[in-house]
Order: sequence, then C-alpha cells, then structure tokens
Amino acid sequence: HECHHSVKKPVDCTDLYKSGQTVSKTYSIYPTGNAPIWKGGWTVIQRRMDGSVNFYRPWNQYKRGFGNVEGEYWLGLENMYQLTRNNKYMLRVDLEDFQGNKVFALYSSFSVGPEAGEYKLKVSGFKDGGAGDSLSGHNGFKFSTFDKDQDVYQNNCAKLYLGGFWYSACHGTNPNGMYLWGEDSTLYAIGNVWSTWKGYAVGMKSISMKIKRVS
Ligand SMILES: [Ca+2]
Repeated sequence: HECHHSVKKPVDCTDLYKSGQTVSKTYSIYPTGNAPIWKGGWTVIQRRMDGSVNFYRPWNQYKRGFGNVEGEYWLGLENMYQLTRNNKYMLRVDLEDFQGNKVFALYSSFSVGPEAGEYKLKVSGFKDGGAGDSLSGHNGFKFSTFDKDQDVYQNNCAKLYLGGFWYSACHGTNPNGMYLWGEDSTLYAIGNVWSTWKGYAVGMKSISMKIKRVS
C-alpha cells in the first residue's frame, strides 16, 4: 500500500476548486482513490478529437478506461460510477464538425449505476445548446460492447455500429463509434455521430462529454 502522506486526494475538479486551485490547467484527480486522471475545468469523461485512439474495445477496457488523458480517452465505467454515486452531476456534451461549427447539449442530471446493474445510464434534464437531444433516448439502458451485448436489439449494436455505449435498439448518438473524418453516407451510423445535429452520416471532428458536480 502507498500510504506515505495524509494529503486528501481530490475526487474531481470541484474538490480542486474548493482547495484553492483556481488556475485553469491540468491537475490530477482520483475518482476511485488511486488511479489519476487529468483535466481542467469540468471533469472530462470521454473525448474524441483526432482519431488517434481505437475505441472499438471489449468490456473490460470500457470498464477500466483507456486512451490518453491529454487527448482521446474514455474515463472508464467504474470511475464514472464511483464519481457519480454520492454526488449529483450535470453533463455537457460538446460537438464540433469539420467545418468548425460548434454546438453543445446540456443535461442537468447524469449518473452511471454499479457494475452489478451493468453500469446503467441515468441522464435527464436536457437543455439545448444547438445540438438537439440525441442522448435522452439512452436513459436507463445498460452499457454494451462487442463482447457483451446488453442492448434491447435482436442483434449486437456494438458490433453493428462499431463502438461501445449505452445502446438501446440501437442509438441516437454513437460517441465511441468510428472516427469518420467527416461525412460518409455509405457508412451509416457507425461514426461518432450525433443524429439530432448532423444525422447519421456525419462524424464529428470532436466530441467530448464533461461532468460537473451540482452543489
Ligand atoms: Ca442485442
């Protein structure tokens, strides 16, 4: 065990702010008490920005998290559960297309359930920032990966749409789908799309999901 000091590790960026760290830069936070993650401002739980990381991964990787904390990454379902189990969080999804247009969607409540319940998504309280609401339809669904089909479709949504997500039958958005580098109508719905903004053929240049504690 590493118990060399008694400094309380920040659980998220609200803790950092309360501790007097108000300069906007990257700090270490410890949602599960040990594994550090990095960010500034909100707590980023998912980010695509340049296609550098493969998001077509099995259950244990989505559980644990993967990618680069300064670039493309997935925080991990267990981390999301540990972060949101005891405090209320809101969610902001930021989107940018390859023409430089930027929109967002805001949700006043966001949490992820425990592994025993297959990391079920709870999201509500949509407010439009130009993106429309492509996520509320995923509320209440379990997480699925290509090796763990827990969606409500007869086939495997993660295999069909090449990502890992809280698929239903199957999705209104696919943030962890393929990085398409723009539009490709022959590759229907497999991209990192947000259907209420650009439909199912246009992959985002960047998409990120950020959470913030509600006081
Ligand atoms: Ca299925």
